[in-house]
Amino acid sequence: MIPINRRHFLGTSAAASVALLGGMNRFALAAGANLSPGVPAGVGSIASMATLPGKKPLIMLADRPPNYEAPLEYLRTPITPNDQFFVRYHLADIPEIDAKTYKIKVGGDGAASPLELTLDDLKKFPAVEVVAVNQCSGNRRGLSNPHVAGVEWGYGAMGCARWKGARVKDILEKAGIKKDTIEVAFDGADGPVVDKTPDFIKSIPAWKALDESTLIAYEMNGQPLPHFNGFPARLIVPGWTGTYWMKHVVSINALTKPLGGFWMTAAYRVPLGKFPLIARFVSQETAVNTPITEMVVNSLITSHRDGAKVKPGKVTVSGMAWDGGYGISSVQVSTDGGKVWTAAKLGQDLGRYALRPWSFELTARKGKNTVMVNATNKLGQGQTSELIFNPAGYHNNVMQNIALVGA
Ligand SMILES: Nc1nc2c(c(=O)[nH]1)N[C@H]1C(S)=C(S)[C@@H](COP(=O)(O)O)O[C@H]1N2
Ligand SMILES: [Mo]
Repeated sequence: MIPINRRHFLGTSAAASVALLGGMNRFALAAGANLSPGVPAGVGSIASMATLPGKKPLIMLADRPPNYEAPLEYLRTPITPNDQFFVRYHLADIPEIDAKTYKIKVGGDGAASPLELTLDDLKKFPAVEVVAVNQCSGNRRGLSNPHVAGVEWGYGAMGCARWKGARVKDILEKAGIKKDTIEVAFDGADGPVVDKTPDFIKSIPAWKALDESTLIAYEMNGQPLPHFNGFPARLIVPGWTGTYWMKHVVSINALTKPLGGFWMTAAYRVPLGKFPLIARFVSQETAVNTPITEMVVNSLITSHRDGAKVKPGKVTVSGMAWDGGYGISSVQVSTDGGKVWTAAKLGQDLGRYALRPWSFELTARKGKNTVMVNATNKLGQGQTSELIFNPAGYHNNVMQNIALVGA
């Protein structure tokens, strides 16, 4: 196993835990104002603003395992700073890893020459950079109506960073990947606190693992990864939801048979045929459902919250748009509830997997003004006006319709 020198939250010594908890400041009263409108009423009493080591205050929805979302203000730039990036874990036993002794085991029945990689070995592969959105499958789950079980995320279980690392393809080729490999599985160093909780192991189809942009990243925005975002190395699966982006990767296995286990066969599934998805994970499909794959087209207003007061006159509304990696082609805004749509101005293009900034100038009247936004990608896919309900609350890309109050 990998060596561990310190553990967060479940300290190997009482002193270590106390020190860590002491460093975690909480501002219970401030969280309410930061919650997304529409999340269940009960969330206000659980959530608080809390500061994990190395992070700015985030909205804490749970701390064991740590589930912290970004307040809206943190998503105003196309690159999310590392200390503002959301944190999501399934398991509470999260070791802090020593980069000097860290190793990734590469093998599986689809690998002819299994090997082990140190962090230095990883850095010897050609370094590749990609700007990509990491969005939790359950982002906006809290807005589901009717509400569904799970972490009640608002709008902030997402972020976008410039990731640098080695191609999974190059690693697999070195390990002699065989032609009949159908999936590649990844495990992280974190584990369950009780044995009966299944370990979090995820696979992706071989075709996606071999994509030029699928990386084992050791840098995030030019820095080593923050501990809570997967130090020293994590998987980057551009275009696909966060569940596959394994943090603290300790094993990569090429498989000739589909991976089993709770996190593949029961969790992270969406009904077949309900969403306009192109990327398929055929080896894991059943007659009724499929593992979640790419993100659906989406946008977020980041300049104003619903109900924000504005001065009558010219107001610039701005935000971000993104999709599963086909690229945003336009963002349309309506100020009359969806009858007339006008194109917003698109900002800097950091690549097809990145957040695309947009802005729109409107003339606010006294009283209530509404702003609706709908992004479209290069395939012509847009957002939905009605929630596509599914039991886990995934893929919520309902167009926002916020009110700005002129006063
Ligand atoms: N090791 C490990 N990696 C993980 C997870 C986890 O629980 N353990 N959760 C996944 C999920 S569901 C998401 S949404 C992303 C969140 O990435 P972040 O915490 O860096 O924001 O990590 C993924 N990688
Ligand atoms: Mo997630």
